[in-house]
Amino acid sequence: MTDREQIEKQLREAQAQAEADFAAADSPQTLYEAKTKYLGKKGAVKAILRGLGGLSAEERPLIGQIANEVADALEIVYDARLDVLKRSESEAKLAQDSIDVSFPGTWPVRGARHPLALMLEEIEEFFYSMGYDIAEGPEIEQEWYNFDALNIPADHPARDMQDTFWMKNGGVLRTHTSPVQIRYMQSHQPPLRMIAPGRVYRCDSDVTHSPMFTQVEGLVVGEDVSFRHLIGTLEALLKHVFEDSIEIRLRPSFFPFTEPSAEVDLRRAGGDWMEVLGCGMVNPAVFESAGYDSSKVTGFAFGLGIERFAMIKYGIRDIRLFYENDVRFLRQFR
Ligand code: 2U9
Repeated sequence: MTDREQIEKQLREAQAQAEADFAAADSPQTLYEAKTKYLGKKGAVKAILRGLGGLSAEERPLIGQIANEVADALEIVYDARLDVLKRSESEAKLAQDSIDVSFPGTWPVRGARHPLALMLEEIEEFFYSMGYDIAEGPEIEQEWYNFDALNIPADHPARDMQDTFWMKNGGVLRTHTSPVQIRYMQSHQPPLRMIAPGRVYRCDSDVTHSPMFTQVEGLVVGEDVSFRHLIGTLEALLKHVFEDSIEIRLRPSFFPFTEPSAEVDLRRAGGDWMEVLGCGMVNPAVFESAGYDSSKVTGFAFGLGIERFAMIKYGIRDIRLFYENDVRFLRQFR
């Protein structure tokens, strides 16, 4: 055997051995180690080529070409094997991390809107869509805004300690949102239409009364605002919040801030009459305290408690349920 045949035989044997090692590698890491063993700088192929010294100038390029063929062929086998190992590696990982899609899931806990928030939103949406402004004001008020400006006389029982929470400094927790309308008139000129939603406070507590509750009051002022406008507005409101099929009736009443005044009842088919709100034409004395000329404008006003509305709409018998945050109660308003 010539030297050339000898070297060629060594190269082919190294190739066969390398291919066997690549096939035996069981991870990309061991495969790479096998590749270095044959094709690296200190690898078997390089070692064989170093033994080229005894060859002639014609034979050397021939051996070089064979060595390159061997290296190229091994490169291809290496790539193919690496592909297989990587795929089985990721398949093994998937098999280990896989989720069981038939396993029952856990539902996220879904919250519910508070019934008072739902009712307030419904009422605000009605008036906002009719072009009313929505105004707010302080819950701690001055006696003048809560009583005097509203034509409530100094000796009126509503001012009593029994009915009103008085502050040591002479302030009051507002007993209605009417002071918001007084402030609104001081900063706006007629014509106007607005509602004042918010918390109010009265010394009163039983199944239908709470020391804190939520009112929506409305005020419309213009040059010829009439009692018929008031009735039409309230009828539309009540049909929007309750059912279209309800009947309503008005009973004469009395409030210091409205004249004439009325209370409004509603009845469902086959049901009883239930009082739902109070209303009237704004007393000229109230316009004068707010700085309006009572000979030039008329207006209507109304007041309602959203707890009362929600109790009637949802059939709730005890007002305290609104404030206890018992989830068994709240969950029903989803
Ligand atoms: C101004 C002028 C007049 C607001 C009105 C009522 C009638 C009324 C009660 C309903 C149930 C209070 O929540 S409740 O207890 N309200 O009956 N409120 S007229 O009249 C006003 C308000 C402001 C400047």
